[in-house]
Parts: sequence; C-alpha cells; structure tokens
Amino acid sequence: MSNRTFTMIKPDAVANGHIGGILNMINAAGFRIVAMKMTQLSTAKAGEFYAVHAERPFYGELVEFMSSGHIVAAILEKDNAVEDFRKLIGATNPANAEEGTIRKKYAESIGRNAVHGSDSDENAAIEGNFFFSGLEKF
Ligand code: DAT
Ligand code: MG
Repeated sequence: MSNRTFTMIKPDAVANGHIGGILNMINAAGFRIVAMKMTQLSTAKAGEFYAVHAERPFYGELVEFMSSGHIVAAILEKDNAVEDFRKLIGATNPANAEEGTIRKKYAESIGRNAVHGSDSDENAAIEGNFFFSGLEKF
C-alpha cells in the first residue's frame, strides 16, 4: 500500500469554476497536496495518458474532451491514498455516485465527470511521473 495517488481536475470542472470546491473537498478528506500544476493536454498527450482505454468505444470522445481545456494535475498524499481517493471521487457515472463524493457534487455525465483518480499504486506512480519531475515531488 502506497501513500500517494494522482488526480486531475478535468476540463468540465475547471471551466465551471470548481477548482476551489474540489480542492477543499480533497483537503477536508485529509489529503496533502504534494505537487500541483494547471495545464492543457494536447490530443497526443491525452491519448497517451489514456492509452489503456484505446480499444474502448469512448476513447475518441475521452481524448477530445480531456484535451478541450485546462486541467489541474496533482499528486496527493494520505495513508491508503489510492483506495481512499477512489471513495472520495465516487462512481465513474455520477448517476451512481454516492452523496458526499466529488462526482456526485460536480460531475455532469459519465464522460464529463469532473475528476480523475488513479486505480492502483502502480498507475498512481506512472501517472504522477507523466506530469511531474522528481524535483517537484517532495
Ligand atoms: P474512472 O475515471 O472512474 O477510473 P474509467 O477508467 O473506466 O473510469 O474510464 C476513464 C474515463 O473514461 C472516465 O472517467 C470517463 C470516460 N468514460 C468511461 N466510461 C465511459 C462511457 N461509457 N462513456 C463515455 N465516457 C466514458
Ligand atoms: Mg480509471
């Protein structure tokens, strides 16, 4: 069990002015922000980040959406970070997300679902390294 995970605040939530609200929920749940940046992904970079979904029918839509505007990328620290953060963000489809989760509050749809959260310790490390250099991760 690692104590770090990786998140993105997605273009829908950034465009709708929810960066502050989402960061408040992240801090209130006990996560420390280790590293953070705001940037916009090219379609190539978004495609690389989501390469694991390349064969899924929604891949094109996902890549287009994730490169459509600014995102906030961050590495978060807490005991049991990956599992606890997945609980905090809620189900992929906000229609199934529990009360009190970030997606319940801020997601618009299954595609425009406000936040990303890594699904394993291995992917948390890969995804954190995709956005941040060693110098930034202290
Ligand atoms: P999660 O982000 O909860 O880990 P995932 O890894 O299964 O979900 O999918 C990655 C993203 O792809 C998800 O956050 C939104 C998009 N997506 C997933 N299923 C979708 C669908 N059926 N239609 C449109 N977009 C979808
Ligand atoms: Mg996933």
